[in-house]
Amino acid sequence: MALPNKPMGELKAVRDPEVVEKEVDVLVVGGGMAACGTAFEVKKWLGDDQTVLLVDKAAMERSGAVAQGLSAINTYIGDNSPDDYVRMVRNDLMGLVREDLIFDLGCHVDDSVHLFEEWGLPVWKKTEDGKNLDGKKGQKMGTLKSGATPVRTGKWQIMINGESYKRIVAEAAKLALGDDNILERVFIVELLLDAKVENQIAGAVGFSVRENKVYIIKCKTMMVACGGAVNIYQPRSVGEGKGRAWYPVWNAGSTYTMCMKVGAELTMMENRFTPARFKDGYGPVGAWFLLFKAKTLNGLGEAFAGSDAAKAELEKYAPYGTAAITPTCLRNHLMLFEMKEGRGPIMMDTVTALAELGKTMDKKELKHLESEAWEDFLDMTCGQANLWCAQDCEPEKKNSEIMPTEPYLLGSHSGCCGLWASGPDYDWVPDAYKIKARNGKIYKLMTTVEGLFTAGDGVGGSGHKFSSGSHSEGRTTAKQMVRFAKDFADFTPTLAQSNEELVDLVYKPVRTFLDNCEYTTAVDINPNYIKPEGMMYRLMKATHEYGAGTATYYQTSSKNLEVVMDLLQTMREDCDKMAAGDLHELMRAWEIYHRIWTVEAHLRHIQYRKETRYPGFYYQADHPGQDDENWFCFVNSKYDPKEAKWDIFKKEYIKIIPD
Ligand code: SFD
Ligand code: AMP
Repeated sequence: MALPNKPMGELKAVRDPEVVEKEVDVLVVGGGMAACGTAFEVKKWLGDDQTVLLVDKAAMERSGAVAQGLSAINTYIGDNSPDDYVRMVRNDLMGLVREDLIFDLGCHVDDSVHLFEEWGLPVWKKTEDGKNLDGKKGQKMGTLKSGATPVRTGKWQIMINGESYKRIVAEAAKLALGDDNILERVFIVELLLDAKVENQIAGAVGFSVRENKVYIIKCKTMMVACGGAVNIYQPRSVGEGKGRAWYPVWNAGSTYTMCMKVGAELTMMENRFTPARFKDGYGPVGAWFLLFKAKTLNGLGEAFAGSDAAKAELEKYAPYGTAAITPTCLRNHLMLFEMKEGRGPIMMDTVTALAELGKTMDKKELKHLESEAWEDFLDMTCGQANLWCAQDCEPEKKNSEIMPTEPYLLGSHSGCCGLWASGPDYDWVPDAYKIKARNGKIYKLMTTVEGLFTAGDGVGGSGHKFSSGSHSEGRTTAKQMVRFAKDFADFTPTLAQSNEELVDLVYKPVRTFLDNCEYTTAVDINPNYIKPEGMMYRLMKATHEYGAGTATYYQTSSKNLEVVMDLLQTMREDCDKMAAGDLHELMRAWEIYHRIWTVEAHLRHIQYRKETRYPGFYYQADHPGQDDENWFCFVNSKYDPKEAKWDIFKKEYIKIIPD
């Protein structure tokens, strides 16, 4: 159940919180698109004697990446084939992806989209004479499931009126799961391994951000889907605007950190997503490129993407660069190329695009087109619409600047970092892609820790799932977790730590604060502690300058990586001295802790891969260009929780779908 909003300011943290213990068969950590998929599905498979609990740090109606809504569903297979879907993802991610997971997702994802529509999400439809019908009008054409034609922006994307997308999906999830099986406003801090069975997940510990309570939850199996990592790099926005980022600010790398800390293998953490966005408001570009057919211009007014120089640049990255659709990182690379040559800024030519489309429209249709341009932002990035208002920008009269943002880590959008997860148990799936549990069985989407599953942004090597694919993966894990819990019905989770030890861990920043806060008059400045805000600035400065942030046009080098690793190591040690005076600050403390671990994994992978696989996302100056001979493979890493040591290694890439 969601607790009401705070009546007056933040709740002060106390030294000794109440302890709430729970034990369930299936635990779902996160309440975003993937977790909503799990919540919707899980009870259908759960036995009468089995139990489930979902824990979200926020309120499911508006938590995670879809909080503000979306204006498109970017993965809908429709008349396309899952094979082609694999080819598209593979090309966009420069060749190295888990084709088994992507193909499998391609076979299931549409069912989630059909459900969204059934639950009330308005999907745009095409009329027989090729016109677009949005909102309620679209419903006249019937549903997608009954064969109606969606309005495709690109080959894979369909348009929706999606301001309330998350509310719709969460409502169905909550209804299916039942309020009693949901804990909102509870931040999970760490996962817990079983004390008796080696490498088996046994529970999680977290705290309420609304009450002084620590939750200790035991389980047989668990899914962690806490999204990607945002605010690990200095954002371009400053001052008040700093709270604004492209991906959801609340996703702090909890998925990667919590899972890696219990020894789950990570894959492709060197990959990042640096989206090109409307400058300062982070407005999306997909609808402008694909639906409105807009072009980008350099500072000289040239459509640089089609120039000979651009073609020559793309040829260096063949076959990806020369494919019909230029990969996302290379589209950035071309923009950066222009900017570095002094031909910035890069402008989205909204004026010409709308004028061209308007040629075949009457006045009313033209007005509607203009309102669609606004709605694209209002549906998912309303801050961009505000910015247009503030800047007196009418897109039909004035072009807008676009710019690559700060880097984000995620596995469901146009990036592919995450956890190494088991492929499905089909004969065409290579053994190397299957993870066997101790009973010899394969559980799709299980990580290398037994009973620990992930989905959405958590699954590595399989980007371009987006909102629909994340939901679909969540549904898959629901079935697999129930199967796991049934197969291991006689397993009883046992925790190695006492309740007291767990409370000491979670509330350490509170106690550090209470022990020392009276030493100084300014509560944020103290020789005995650092506040999470200060730690955030330290982290952002370090990654920004040395870790291929925007400060250096996304470039780093071996020496810079050494420096940043050293800084991160000190930060990790200093986290011991973090202090939190209220529950919100306690959450901030744990978020920054999760961010530091996640970004360290990211930079360790970049350090290990001696090539630049994703130009436009990052550049390793000592190893420019791609080196297929040595690096056409995954990079995986594993943190050993017992030894407190990292291992990083190559993992074979296996091509399944021919070109
Ligand atoms: O325009 C803890 N996405 C788009 N997908 C589309 O299909 N179409 C689009 O139009 C998309 N675009 C887009 C998208 C995202 C954003 C932010 C923008 C624009 C501005 C991508 C999808 O949204 C994304 O793929 C999915 O949402 C990923 O799902 P999932 O479940 O992996 O992550 P989540 O939804 O963010 O949920 C995370 C949940 O975890 C909770 N959480 N709970 C407990 N303890 C902790 N420690 C926790 N840490 C986090 C969160 O509260 C949340 O519930 S466009 O760019 O292309
Ligand atoms: P974005 O708004 O950038 O998140 O993109 C939304 C969708 O459109 C994603 O599926 C992108 O891969 C795709 N997309 C965005 N820009 C382009 C482009 N210039 N060419 C092809 N696909 C694009």
